[in-house]
Amino acid sequence: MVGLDSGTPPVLFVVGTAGAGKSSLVTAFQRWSRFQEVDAIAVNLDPGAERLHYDAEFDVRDLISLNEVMTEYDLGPNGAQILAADLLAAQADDVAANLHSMTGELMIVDTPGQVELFAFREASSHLVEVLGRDQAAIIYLFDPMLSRSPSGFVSQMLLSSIVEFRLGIPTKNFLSKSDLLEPEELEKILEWSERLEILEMALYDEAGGLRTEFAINQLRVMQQFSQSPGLTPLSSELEDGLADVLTFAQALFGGMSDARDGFAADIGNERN
Ligand SMILES: Nc1nc2c(ncn2[C@@H]2O[C@H](COP(=O)(O)OP(=O)(O)OP(=O)(O)O)[C@@H](O)[C@H]2O)c(=O)[nH]1
Ligand SMILES: [Mg+2]
Repeated sequence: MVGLDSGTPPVLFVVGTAGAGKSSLVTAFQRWSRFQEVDAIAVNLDPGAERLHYDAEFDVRDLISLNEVMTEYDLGPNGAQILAADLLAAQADDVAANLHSMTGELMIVDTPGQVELFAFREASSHLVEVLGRDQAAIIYLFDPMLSRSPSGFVSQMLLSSIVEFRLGIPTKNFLSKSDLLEPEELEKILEWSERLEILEMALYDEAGGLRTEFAINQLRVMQQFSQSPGLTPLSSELEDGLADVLTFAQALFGGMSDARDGFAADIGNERN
């Protein structure tokens, strides 16, 4: 694996809108990968996280506490999140040095609740740069409830591609908390992700005219450039789709071991 050669494991940033299930995925993936004997390191970059259920090898809250930033600078939670992200940017080299010193096969990183903090403030792009662009990728989580309407679904496609564009690293979309969706709903959403013409019809029914044309044209262009098209169902609750997260990482960064490559392939075959 690339990471083993260079000393730093490859990094998967888990990104998504508030409450999309990012921290739960990091928790589930850490538990699951231990069972698979994959050495996955969990990292928390969300200074606002209240309680975490995974063992973070690096926790940004040891450097920056959201509550302290709120008190010290007399800010509300949103202003404090922005300032915390900027304070983190100032320490990004230290954070990167800390992450560089870790050994393992894969690093999985929890990010702040508001996706724009990760996408638009300096800290993350700086961190990606320092960690190495060819060593990083994004797991983008779609919110299941928002994905039930064509416009909500398309909005998340656009948001995911904005994050991918902004950070310039490979991105794979996952449908989070898929256990909360009825089987027909799940099937419909997955079909939208695979067949643009079906999504187009649904969108015309819902939004109509110019809005639909705008969205479909964007999606068409995006499809041409996407390295990892489609949407993969995920449930941290049921440990469903975790093997697909690992397979995505293996495809980008190289296999972890022959045995585990075989395992991931088996899982993939069972699904097909
Ligand atoms: N049913 C179900 N619930 C889930 C799943 N993953 C997360 N949840 C629930 O969704 C809520 C939000 O999950 P979090 O993991 O905290 O989401 P987050 O994206 O880290 O949230 P913020 O950091 O606040 O933006 C919690 O109540 C979780 O228990 C899942 O796979 N299935
Ligand atoms: Mg969280």
